[in-house]
Amino acid sequence: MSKIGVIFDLDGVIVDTAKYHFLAWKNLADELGFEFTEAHNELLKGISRVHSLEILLNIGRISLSEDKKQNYLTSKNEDYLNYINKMGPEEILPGTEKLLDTLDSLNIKYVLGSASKNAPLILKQVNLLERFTDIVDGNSVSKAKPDPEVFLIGSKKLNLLPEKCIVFEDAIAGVEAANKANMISVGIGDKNTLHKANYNFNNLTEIPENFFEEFLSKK
Ligand code: B16
Ligand code: MG
Repeated sequence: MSKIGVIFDLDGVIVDTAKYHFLAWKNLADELGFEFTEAHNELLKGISRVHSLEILLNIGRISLSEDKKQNYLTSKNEDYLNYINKMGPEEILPGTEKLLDTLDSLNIKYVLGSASKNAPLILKQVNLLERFTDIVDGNSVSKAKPDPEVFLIGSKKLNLLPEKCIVFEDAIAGVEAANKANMISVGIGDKNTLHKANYNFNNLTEIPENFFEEFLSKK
């Protein structure tokens, strides 16, 4: 077995579901009567669904009963799923499949480490579900990113120590979670935003072929 393993975030690394989250949150904000912009949506990247609603309600300066919050969480997700159910493999972000092929050829195992409770469905929609050794998602954790729980469970699924795991993440909260877990963090996206990551690339097409060699050769 390989000495290292990889944990992939989903939204923003493998697929861009942020655009669908945006449409669904915006519909909710419209219903509640305030403006929700793409800049606001940036604040929700990598953040759990429940916490996202809290941030959204803060933006609108709205306070709701717990019952109402639960109803809105359900209706937002139903709305979001209408978009997800139309997704197909053409929505896989560039470089993903080539990177997975490289990992397969090096015998490096990989799991998913996502905040999304819809992660298995999204992977199924884009025909990637079978490729992952395991899925750790929003249903498996009690603490959301930036807590390291999701990635620490991922390392257990890989049967590896945290320091032997490489995490690909597009969100600040996710990079923080990987760093707290004592893993190797790779920021995918804006280098300035993700400056706490150990390595930075704009997207997965930029990962060099020999990127993993350095880690495989370490004792
Ligand atoms: P759901 P990731 C995250 O996915 C998204 O970035 C974030 O915007 C979303 O609120 C969260 O999943 C929960 O998603 O409503 O589907 O459970 O980046 O951790 O893969
Ligand atoms: Mg993400």
